[in-house]
Amino acid sequence: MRFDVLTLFPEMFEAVLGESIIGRARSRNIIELNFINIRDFSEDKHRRVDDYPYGGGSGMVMQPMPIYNAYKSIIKDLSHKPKVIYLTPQGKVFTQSFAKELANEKHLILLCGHYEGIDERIIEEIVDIEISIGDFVLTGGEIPAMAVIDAICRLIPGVLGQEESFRDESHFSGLLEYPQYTRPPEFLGKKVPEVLLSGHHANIQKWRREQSVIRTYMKRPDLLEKAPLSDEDRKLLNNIKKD
Ligand code: 4FL
Repeated sequence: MRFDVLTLFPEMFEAVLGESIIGRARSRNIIELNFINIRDFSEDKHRRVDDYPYGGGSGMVMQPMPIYNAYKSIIKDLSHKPKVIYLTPQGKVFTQSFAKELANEKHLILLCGHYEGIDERIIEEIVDIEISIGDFVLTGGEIPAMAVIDAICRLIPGVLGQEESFRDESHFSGLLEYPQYTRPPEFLGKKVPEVLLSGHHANIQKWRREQSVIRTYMKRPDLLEKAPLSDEDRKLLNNIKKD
């Protein structure tokens, strides 16, 4: 899968997505990431990419032409038309199921805004999908773009190792993670739950499932509505609600 990112800060991306699991997937050619500096496509002798807003007001607005030129340079020799995503608080909120949908694409272009925003005409002309990573405002779309790329890439076959990808599968879908422990068996007087030391695989599975269900109920009850629950899970929840 290929991603092209249009940004005024390409160095931010290499620092984050050149490392660790995503860095390894890139060097193994499972994913291709390109970071394109919008400033390189300015037609101004001072390389300007922003200007004052028509109608007045504070802040600056990113001009449409440098973004359009950068976009054209990506698609000029392509036979397909990659979807263009604009990261904005006005977009559809990003979720795991949204990530799964986008993981089916072969090529995405991500556009990161700065200043007070970008000229509306570029959104009308080239943007297919507007995505928000949550109801808060950042200084730019770079961190949201990295979050979206990371969430999509870990779903692509071969990016995670056998173990990591297996752990994530179906069994606990839509629920929060169960608690994890490692050595030592006692830390600051707190013991690891007995069942995890028992070696009894079926009991461990049952305990973990219960912990996931209980945690989701306590911390994120909104997620329970969509999570696939068994009769056993529902019984457990009814017992909790009683006391
Ligand atoms: C984008 C915030 C996506 C949340 C400022 C510029 C943003 C954002 N999700 N804040 N873009």
